Amino acid sequence: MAKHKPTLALITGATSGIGLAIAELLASEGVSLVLCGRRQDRLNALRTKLSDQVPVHTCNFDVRDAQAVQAAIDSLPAAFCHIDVLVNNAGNAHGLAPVEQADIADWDAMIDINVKGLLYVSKAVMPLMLAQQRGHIVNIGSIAGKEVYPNGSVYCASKFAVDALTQGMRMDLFKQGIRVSAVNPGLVETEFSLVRFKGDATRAKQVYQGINPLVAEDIADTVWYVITRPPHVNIAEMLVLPSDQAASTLVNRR
Ligand code: NDP
Ligand code: 8X3
Repeated sequence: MAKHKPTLALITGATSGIGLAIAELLASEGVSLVLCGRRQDRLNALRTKLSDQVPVHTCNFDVRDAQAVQAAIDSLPAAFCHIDVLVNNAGNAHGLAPVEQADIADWDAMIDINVKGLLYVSKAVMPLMLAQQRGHIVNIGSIAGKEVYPNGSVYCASKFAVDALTQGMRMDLFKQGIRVSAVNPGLVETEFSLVRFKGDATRAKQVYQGINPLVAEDIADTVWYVITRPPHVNIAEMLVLPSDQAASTLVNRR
């Protein structure tokens, strides 16, 4: 069966972790890239590195800012408008605390970035896909969107929302040639825990202590599988865990 070969992908959260690994893998496979994030120095370095392999355009916006998102998509150079893959990856957990003690600013960040940000980017990119009656949206969800764990209620709620949005977007878009998929990772060692624990590297390291966690490249590999299926195949969702993890809170530490 002939594989599908994507030509141009837009990746949010490309400056770190899973998004960065997806960018590097897609560049190595010859897929042109629109790379998004807020850290301009990292975007610049990435463009310099990957431009040897494929055309790269970078966009600096906060996914919480709907106007900035729309302006960035509206000002894409013509050569970067035919987006056939959107990876909605930007997101993080902020804090890990019982609901009665958690910080409202952390709640706002998670809902605004993980849920509303994903919607804003999709809203701006969908017209480009609809115009060509072709496209693939891959939402990076989480095991946290499948199982709630203590102290993670709002992060889990944001990822449950991503799960619901993936299903709803698929229902609304499938007749128009747009596939919608979710890739739901378990524990992946990235900057994720450093962000969650507000720069506390010791606490972040403890999350992965004694286990062999996933690395960002494992998820990039999964996304590549999802977006290269033949046009009649849509992988609705994939849950990808480290072998040392059986459920959100069931981890085999040695
Ligand atoms: P990282 O912290 O390494 O990367 C997060 C990325 O998101 C960065 O590139 C960051 O870029 C971007 N980002 C964060 N906030 C914003 C914002 N407001 N506007 C624009 N971009 C933003 O974490 P991961 O790579 O691990 O996380 C990527 C995705 O994977 C997230 O959706 C996360 O929930 C999900 N995930 C992660 C798991 C893990 O264990 N690591 C497991 C399951 C899912 P910048 O700061 O430059 O804007
Ligand atoms: C990230 C995985 O278990 O830390 O979504 O929430 S977990």
